[in-house]
Amino acid sequence: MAKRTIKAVLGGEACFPPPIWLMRQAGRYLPEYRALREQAGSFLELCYTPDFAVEATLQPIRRFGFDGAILFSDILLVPDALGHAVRFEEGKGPLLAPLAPADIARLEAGDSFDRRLAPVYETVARLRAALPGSTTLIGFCGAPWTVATYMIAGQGTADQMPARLFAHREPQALTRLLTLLADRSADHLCRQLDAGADAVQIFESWAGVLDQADFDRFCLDPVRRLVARLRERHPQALVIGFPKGAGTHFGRYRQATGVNALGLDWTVGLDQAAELQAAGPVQGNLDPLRLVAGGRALTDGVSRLLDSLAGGPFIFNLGHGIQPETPIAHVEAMLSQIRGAERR
Ligand code: 1CP
Repeated sequence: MAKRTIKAVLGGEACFPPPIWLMRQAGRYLPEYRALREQAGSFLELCYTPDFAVEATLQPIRRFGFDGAILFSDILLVPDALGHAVRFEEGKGPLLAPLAPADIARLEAGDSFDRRLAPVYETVARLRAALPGSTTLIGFCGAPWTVATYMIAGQGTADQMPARLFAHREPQALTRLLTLLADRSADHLCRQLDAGADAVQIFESWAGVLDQADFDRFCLDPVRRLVARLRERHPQALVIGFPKGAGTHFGRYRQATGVNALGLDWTVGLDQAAELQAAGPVQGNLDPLRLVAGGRALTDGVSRLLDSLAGGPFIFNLGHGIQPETPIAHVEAMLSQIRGAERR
């Protein structure tokens, strides 16, 4: 059996017990993160200051020994660096100026992108030097559509209505914006790989709000463009696509975009997950609320996932980010169950 690394699984190998990391594993459920956040003053300061971002990335690795370390950053650094400023207010999430079609030309003409993001690449390089070789360093970006939803609404929303309306009313402006985001996001991922990231994940948190025609046009096409541009410079790049809520489109998503592995949200059934795994690695997909609840809810969910998927190329993860109210003892219990699992 191969050594239990995420990199090996992304290359198509099966590892048992499966390697594990958690989306949002650095964050508010950790007291040491809350203390660091207070010290930094603002969330963006955390992201743009390598000393802080390195520390936030390493905190969950020190505590739990996860097999993957995800760069501490945010998907909204891309619009921020493009010149569409982002603020994070305590308890409110991200705030941006709602984007109008006329703003796009200014963003295309901006030249601050590389300079603004330079500290992120320094963080990646320092992390690669600090981490053991067996810990996979995961870089990331938001998928163009998901990033655009926040730029258009100017904030997080329950169903991305402003962006969906924009898609119907201004499809050409949206396509132009998505093209810009695809190209700059590919550059951003290339620079993370140059700096030492072992793999990258594309977060498409809002894949589930579009009809099929718009899913193809506004999710699939820009991600295909992004991955193609990334592979021009990094042909062997290991890429995880996480199109949350893509339902019956997951298989097509992998084929159309060329990502190596699929991140599955918790609504994907285990039969469908096993079918998807027959075509390549999968990652996921424990309901994050099972980890909040603990007890039987947690142990049953973990057992079912191991029984269904751990015989093939599988990375254990949640089906979305860890909730801030998650008890640390539940994370520890989950890790013991996975690491102590016997092959069936
Ligand atoms: O301290 C705080 O209060 C800030 C909370 C926080 C954190 C810890 C935000 C604000 N972002 C992050 C870090 C983050 N975000 C990471 C770091 C690495 C890790 O996983 O440990 C990553 C990968 C992200 C990705 C991200 N940011 C996504 C995609 C994944 C997802 O959760 O769907 C999205 C949509 C964002 C935007 C964002 N940033 C922060 C918030 C609260 C949000 C969501 C806003 C909303 O939809 O309401």
